[in-house]
Amino acid sequence: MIITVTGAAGQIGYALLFRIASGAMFGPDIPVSLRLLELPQALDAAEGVAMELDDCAFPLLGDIEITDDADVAFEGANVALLVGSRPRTAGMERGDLLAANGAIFAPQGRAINDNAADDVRVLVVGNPANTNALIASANAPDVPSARFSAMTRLDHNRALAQLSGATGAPVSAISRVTIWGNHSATQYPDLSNARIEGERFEIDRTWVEQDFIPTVAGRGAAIIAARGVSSAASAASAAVDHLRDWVLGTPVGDWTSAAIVSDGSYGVAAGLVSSFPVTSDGGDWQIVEGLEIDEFSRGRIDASVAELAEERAAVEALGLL
Ligand code: NAX
Repeated sequence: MIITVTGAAGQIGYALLFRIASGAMFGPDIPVSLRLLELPQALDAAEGVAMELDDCAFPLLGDIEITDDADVAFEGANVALLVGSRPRTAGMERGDLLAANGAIFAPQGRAINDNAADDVRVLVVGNPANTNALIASANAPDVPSARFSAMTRLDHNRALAQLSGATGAPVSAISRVTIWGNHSATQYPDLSNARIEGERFEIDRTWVEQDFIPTVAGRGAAIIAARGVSSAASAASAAVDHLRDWVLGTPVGDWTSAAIVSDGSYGVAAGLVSSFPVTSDGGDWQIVEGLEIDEFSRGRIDASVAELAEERAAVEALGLL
């Protein structure tokens, strides 16, 4: 399996690469070769990470290639984790942020289109993740759009952890939690269908609305406030979970959350990369259909999807789609 990681010398890269190389992503029987894409000024740092990967003597790890050339990095890739992006800096308007990331994700989409393996699966982690995935997919016309996804698994895992903390149920007993919409403060972490030990349970709506939702949606900012830097190990762990479930399949009776290209389900405009409840049987992600959406959920989903539509309009105006 050839796995390309962009932003490999960054903090998520540092937490992610060792998990991949140890077999945590695809299990103990699948050897992995790594392709690390970095900016020219970070190639030395990426080289240092590769030296440490060598020093782990992971039995599954094949060759490691380090490059600043996207065509080289995506050559033959079966899995591409697009982590490197342009973060928002002080005074940056959203339009500037989207333009700066368009300059990264449009060429990377083209490089995936031209070089990746036929079965490539792409996970965009770098923010704004949903719209970056939209840009990459739009620039890869020969790759089915179902192969592009953006990460809301960290939000999903945060929701599991918060519900576990509030109820005392272990995370392993919790199922059917959903993140809808954008990986941003507007996301909607939804417990309407959640189960504990397979059973519906009484849920305090005031806690959901005033505590659970703001805690999950604001967790990234809380981590920055506490650590001084953004979530890294938990983001890497979520990326491992996302790819493992996509390639090996989700557990029977449960689903996970991933941002994928909408087919119009649940009133989410077709073509937007929005988070949904999804399952996989090892092929493409499938949206879980037929869930009842109450008025509160409808409003929250619509608000986050409206933000995605605004982002799409902005990148369309920039000629990035
Ligand atoms: P870092 O700044 O530590 O690392 C980013 C790395 O990407 C740097 O080494 C940089 O040289 C590299 N890079 C930048 N542009 C590149 C390009 N065009 N090609 C290749 N490499 C490039 O950031 P880190 O903490 O690792 O976070 C990476 C991204 O993940 C950020 O956009 C961050 O906002 C996003 N996150 C997304 C999350 C999610 O749930 N979807 C959660 C965690 C994180 O906030």
